[in-house]
Amino acid sequence: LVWEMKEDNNAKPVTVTVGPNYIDLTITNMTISPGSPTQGQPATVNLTVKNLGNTPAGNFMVELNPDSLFLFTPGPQTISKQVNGLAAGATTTVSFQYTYPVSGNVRLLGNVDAFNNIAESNKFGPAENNNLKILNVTVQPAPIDLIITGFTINPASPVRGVEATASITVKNNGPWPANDFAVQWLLSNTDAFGPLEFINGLNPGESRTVTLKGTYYVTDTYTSRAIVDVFNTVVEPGPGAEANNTQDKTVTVVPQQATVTVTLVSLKILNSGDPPPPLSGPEGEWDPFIFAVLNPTATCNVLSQSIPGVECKTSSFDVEAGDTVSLGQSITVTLQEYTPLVIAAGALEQDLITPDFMGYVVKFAFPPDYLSLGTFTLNAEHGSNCGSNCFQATFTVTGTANYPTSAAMVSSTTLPPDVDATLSRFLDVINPTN
Ligand SMILES: [Ca+2]
Ligand SMILES: [Ca+2]
Ligand SMILES: [Ca+2]
Ligand SMILES: [Ca+2]
Repeated sequence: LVWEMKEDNNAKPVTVTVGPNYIDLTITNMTISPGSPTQGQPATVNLTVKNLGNTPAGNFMVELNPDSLFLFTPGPQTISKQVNGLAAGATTTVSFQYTYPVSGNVRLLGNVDAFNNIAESNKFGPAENNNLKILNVTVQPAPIDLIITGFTINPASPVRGVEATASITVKNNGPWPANDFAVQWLLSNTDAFGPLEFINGLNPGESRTVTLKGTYYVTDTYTSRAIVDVFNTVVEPGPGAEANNTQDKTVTVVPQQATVTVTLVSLKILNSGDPPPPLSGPEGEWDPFIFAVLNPTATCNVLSQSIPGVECKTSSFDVEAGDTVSLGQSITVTLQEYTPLVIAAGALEQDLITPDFMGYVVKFAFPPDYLSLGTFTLNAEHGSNCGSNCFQATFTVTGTANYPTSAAMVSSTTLPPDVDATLSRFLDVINPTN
């Protein structure tokens, strides 16, 4: 085309050559801010759009696909904005806000005139193939931080052989949901394994408490450990966030033990110890009557002797055959582990010259059987004159243990040597005819 301009007072013609009208839209630049965005935090994508043509463009659409490789399933929606015209040679910036839901490498794809509202060309022909722009970006994982906010063990001092419970409270201290992870309790921090439980994800700020059961089998002091995300299935990118996933606690495991009270309720006198009539003097004088329970932490001082490992009580009274003597004496002992309960009692009857030994009773029982002895009567034996016809003693045993009966260790039915020796010593001391 030749367009002629004429002016009346200028005779010289001016000739201007004008090319064809064309529009060519393109994306000259695409950036994302921050350059490596963080999962869960909004990022801004700026597309610089230019009209390379010589003619203004009408309205057209600019489109952004935040994940053109379809890393995410389901993929995010493509987002678009309208540009209300663009002059020849002009540029404009189109901004999109986008928040990536997961981390990883993504490819952004920008597209100008996405709906092809504009027929584009340049002096060489059609210009529809310069409308795309690619930007490869790495999305950083969200700063999830799983932490342990509570770690308690119940009982605080577990009993050997008895199941204990650990309560571990964990929290997602980050701004983005965490996927599945496991919480573990190591009874000792030297253990390779421990009871654990999986948590099916945790929302930002959310806490969850797991209750785990475990049994210590050896009395000792342990460093016990709670661990969150033990298999590291959750990426915790913040500074120190992977290093704050354990919490330790000192645990002292105590032995099984029972507190047992033995009450000597009464005696039934079968033989007073006096010589038979007519030589009989006044009624029998039982002095002392000795009631004992073996107790590793006590010492019995009786008959000018000191007997370690025995707790004892003495009494004295005058009796006739057939009497019932109410005593109501109690001894409470604490017995650990296999230590048996051993009860013994014996009497001396004071004559003018040498005392008569009125025999003794002995009863022993092992844990946990001694907790269910209840009330029972024993017949004294080995009296120096009355044999097994001296007296009967009635006892009641009550007790409580720090372990359930089912957790008690089964032990032998014979006394351990040290206990047997202590009992023998006691019986020797109270029997002067030995
Ligand atoms: Ca174009
Ligand atoms: Ca077009
Ligand atoms: Ca952490
Ligand atoms: Ca982790």
